[in-house]
Amino acid sequence: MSQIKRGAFIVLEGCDRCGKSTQSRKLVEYLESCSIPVKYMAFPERTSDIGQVINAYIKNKQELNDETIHLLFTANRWEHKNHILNLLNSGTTLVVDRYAYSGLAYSVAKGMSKQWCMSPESGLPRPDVVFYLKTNVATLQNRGQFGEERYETEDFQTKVARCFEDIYEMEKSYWQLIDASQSQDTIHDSLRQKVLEVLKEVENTEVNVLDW
Ligand code: T5A
Ligand code: NA
Repeated sequence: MSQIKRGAFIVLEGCDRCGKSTQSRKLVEYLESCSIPVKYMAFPERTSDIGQVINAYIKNKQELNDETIHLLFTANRWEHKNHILNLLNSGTTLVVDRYAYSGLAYSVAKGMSKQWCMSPESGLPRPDVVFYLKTNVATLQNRGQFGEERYETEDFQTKVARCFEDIYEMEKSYWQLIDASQSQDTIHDSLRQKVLEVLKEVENTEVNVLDW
């Protein structure tokens, strides 16, 4: 009996404006051009009921306390858990723009307890690889539209960057560091290569679980 090879669960992470969306789009186009089944997803997923509340909060149109918005971001991932697993197990590779790591980094950057923030993320599907697009905050500030959304200030992004460093140390085994100050094409070339390796590696494995 022939078995469907599962897709890879690929996540891009980093501070605001580090180039996640640009690189996700390029990666999806590339995989499509190789006839590899692939789907782009982004968190927050802003179309669900929960996603719409998150969107209003990010755009400074709604106030919520820190615990509430943290749990809504997490719930937004949980409400897509089965969809993610079904796609992966039916052979579709997912390129996902932010995930639980953003949930942790942005909340801890506000001064919340790391342990408290990690707990509700535990049990979600764990990515096969996280590409951490890292560069200094000054570089990010000079990119388009920086400063329009809630978290886009130099001071806050500096704290977020520190949290991502901490998460990188913790999750190193499946994180790959990418210098996000390079040109878009250079970053894309390096992601392409790494993704083809990951696709091969995960073929006959089960999807991992985030064990926070
Ligand atoms: N959040 C998110 C939480 O607090 N908790 C959570 O659990 C989650 C999931 C919205 C906010 O929500 C927070 C984090 C965020 O503050 P979002 O929807 O991902 O998250 O945010 P967006 O505003 O859509 O995206 P970003 O601001 O993060 O931007 P990207 O996707 O990283 O960057 P991108 O690709 O749009 O590029 C930005 C600009 O830079 C240029 C691009 O052309 C563009 O103008 N650029 C480059 N310039 C030079 N060199 C390069 N290599 C470049 N790459 C891109
Ligand atoms: Na984005």
